[in-house]
Amino acid sequence: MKLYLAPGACSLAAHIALHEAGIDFDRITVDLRAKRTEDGADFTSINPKGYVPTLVLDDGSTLTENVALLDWIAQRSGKPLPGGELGRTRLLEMLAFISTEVHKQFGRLFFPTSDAEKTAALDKVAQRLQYLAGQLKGDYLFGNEMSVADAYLYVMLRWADGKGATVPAALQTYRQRLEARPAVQLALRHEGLDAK
Ligand SMILES: N[C@@H](CCC(=O)N[C@@H](CS)C(=O)NCC(=O)O)C(=O)O
Repeated sequence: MKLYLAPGACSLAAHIALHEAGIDFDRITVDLRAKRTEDGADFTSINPKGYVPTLVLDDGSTLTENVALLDWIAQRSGKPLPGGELGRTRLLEMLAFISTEVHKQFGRLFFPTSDAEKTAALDKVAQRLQYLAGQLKGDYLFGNEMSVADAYLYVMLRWADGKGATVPAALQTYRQRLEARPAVQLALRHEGLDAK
């Protein structure tokens, strides 16, 4: 299987989650501006949406969208989901929140059209992170076992820090806890990134 990624982009979540799950995969770096893969292929011929993460399975199926990839990795990991009967639904609820309510705000921070918009987005990110800090059920979002949602939130925390959003103290400690994990360190090393 192949994971198409860009260093430090949201594809870092699937990258971490695959390592955490112990799934073998090849990494292919994409130049998102040029829409070219590191081996010179036209990325839009692999994912017409033109964005990462993209996961191409061994049978040739192509998976896109963070929520779908992370849910697929969670199912393939063989680890039971926390939360009993509602476990998968709760995981999807969390992934959807991170995707649509946190991740999407960063578009306004990476490409702001005005200072007012940037301030509004920073406020919104801070609000959402405050909510998420209150959702920690132990060391991680769903208890003392890390889940794919934590991998996604980890990327949001890196971005929040880079853009100067207020990150609650509980999530700063949580980030350090994640950065102590070998799978996170491996993914960071592969992408040429530093922990805090
Ligand atoms: N809806 C997509 C959005 C993914 C996304 O925003 N990817 C960014 C990197 S974090 C990207 O590849 N942007 C390049 C582009 O849109 O041209 C998902 O959740 O997977």
